Amino acid sequence: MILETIEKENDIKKVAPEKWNILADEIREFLIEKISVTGGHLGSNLGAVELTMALHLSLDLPNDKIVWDVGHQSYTHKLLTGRRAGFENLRKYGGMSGFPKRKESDCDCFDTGHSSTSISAGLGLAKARDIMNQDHTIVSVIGDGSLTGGMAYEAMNNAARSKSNFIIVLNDNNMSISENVGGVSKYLNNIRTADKYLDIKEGIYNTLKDKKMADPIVESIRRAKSSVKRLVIPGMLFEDMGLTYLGPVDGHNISDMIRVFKEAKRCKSAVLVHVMTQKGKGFLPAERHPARFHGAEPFDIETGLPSHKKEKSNYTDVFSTVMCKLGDRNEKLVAITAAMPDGTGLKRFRNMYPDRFFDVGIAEEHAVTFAAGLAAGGLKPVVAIYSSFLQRAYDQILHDVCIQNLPVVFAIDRAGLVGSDGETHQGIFDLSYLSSIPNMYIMAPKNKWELSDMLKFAVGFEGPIAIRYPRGEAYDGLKEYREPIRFGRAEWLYQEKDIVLVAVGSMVKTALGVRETLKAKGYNCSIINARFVKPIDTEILYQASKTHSLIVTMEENVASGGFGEKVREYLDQLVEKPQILNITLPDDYVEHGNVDILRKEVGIDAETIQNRIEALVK
Ligand SMILES: Cc1ncc(C[n+]2csc(CCOP(=O)(O)OP(=O)(O)O)c2C)c(N)n1
Repeated sequence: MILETIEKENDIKKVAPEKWNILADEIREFLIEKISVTGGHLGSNLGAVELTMALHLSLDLPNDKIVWDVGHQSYTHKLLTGRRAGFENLRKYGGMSGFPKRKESDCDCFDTGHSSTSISAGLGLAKARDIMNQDHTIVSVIGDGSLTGGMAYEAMNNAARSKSNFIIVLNDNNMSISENVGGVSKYLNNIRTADKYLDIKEGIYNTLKDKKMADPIVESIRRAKSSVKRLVIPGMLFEDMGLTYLGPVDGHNISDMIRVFKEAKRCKSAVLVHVMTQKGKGFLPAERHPARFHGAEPFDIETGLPSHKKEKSNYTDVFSTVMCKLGDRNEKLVAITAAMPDGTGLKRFRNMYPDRFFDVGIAEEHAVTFAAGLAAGGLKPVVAIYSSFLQRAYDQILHDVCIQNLPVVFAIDRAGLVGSDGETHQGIFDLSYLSSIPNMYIMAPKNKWELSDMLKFAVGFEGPIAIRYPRGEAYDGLKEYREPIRFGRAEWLYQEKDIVLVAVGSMVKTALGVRETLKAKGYNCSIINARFVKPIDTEILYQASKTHSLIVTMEENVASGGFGEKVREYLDQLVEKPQILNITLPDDYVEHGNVDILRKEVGIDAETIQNRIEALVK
């Protein structure tokens, strides 16, 4: 195995060029085998094997720097920088992260997880290098999907002014998680299929027969600032922006890429190298189903099928079904996703109502302001975005939706701990960032039926409103508790005395477990399902304060700005105050790992909660 001879960065340079393809095969085999067990981002990594090898062969790490956009495609980079053993525990608690982490290796120069940040970060690193009189190479690797995010253009706009070398590698596989969308994607696709420049170049060589004579002509066409150039040279969009464009180059041909990277390193400007790759390359199921193998669950290598049975229906499925039903009843209902038609469950809505569905690319800010426009125009938009990705659209929510009090529904999936994707993806801030915004209201369902009821309520609501629900299996207990949703009203699930648990969304199920243990130990214990995080139901809290000496709030969100803080603020005003305990996530980022382990680790599991309660009431 050649792969086993690679113990650290730059060891790849000892591999003879004729063995490069064998090494690429070994890397693919290794990734398929490991990810089939742990799960992970398979397709993007299989597509970037040769590209990563070519970069490592062209650069000197860790002196030179590679910034990986999103970072989900960095597995080969991890393999080539001494982290082979880490794949045993990839994305597990305490194990290796699925994304670049500076604390994991000095070959990871910048942490990522959310898309379209790499060019800005790379440009910053390049400027720092220049100011500190250093001379290493900085490369930002960005996918065509991530190039649909606005930040990438803000960065290129600034990179165009660069008078020193800065390399952007566009890893173009013609796919985001699903099909890529929009004008730039179409433009890239034209380059992919046209090969105009190469044809013309061939033509000039063939006509003049003499390469020495032909070269200056080809070069002057390249340099020409004329419309002729536009006709013959691909990548003019980038050249017109002020970047030097090189390519397109075959992203599975290592020697070709090394040649182009050498040329790119000579430029005294920002240069974009356009590399064409195939997502999932070398594993047929991933080539055929790139969306399914983008972020794969453990699977059977022979068949490509998931090795675990699908969980019972999850919240995304419920959202998906109810959206389709509501779409039928309400012709004004429109749905928006930012590059996640599968992940958010909106694919079915797209299939049923293609004219009322919008995939805007990885453009959360645009998605929200676009929804505000749709609402101002008289429609009823539902924007479905994961909790952590919606963080980027804070100003759009505030400035474009909430100041004008526009009726936009925010369906916030993956709220709470998400598990193996780690810090960048945990949805643990949405209650805080949303509840600080006037006119915004927030709900969280206790079970799958309540999600359905809340979505119907939200679609009928005359202002901005959000529903946040977690990843994974939808809770199907408490079916009998199905009082209609009333604005700002919570519900009693058990009404006793002494201790009351006031739980938000996913924490209701945990509260049932806590109550059961407390009851077995002889305590009285009530449960309130909060339903609304904003506004809080002060009436029910007042009532509870009269009959309970301890109020315990429970939420899967950080403390600051969360539900517990609001409840405490209210109770503090009362003359007769009960004791209050806020169960929240700590003021910290939560790493990757199995959600049950993480819950214990951060202290929101039933056992920890009940111990804390007992310590207070004893
Ligand atoms: C802000 C943000 N929104 C959504 C995502 C989810 N996401 C992860 S990768 C990806 C697609 C990236 O496509 P591309 O850049 O082309 O990389 P590929 O996987 O095709 O190599 C998306 C939408 C994200 N990471 N960040």
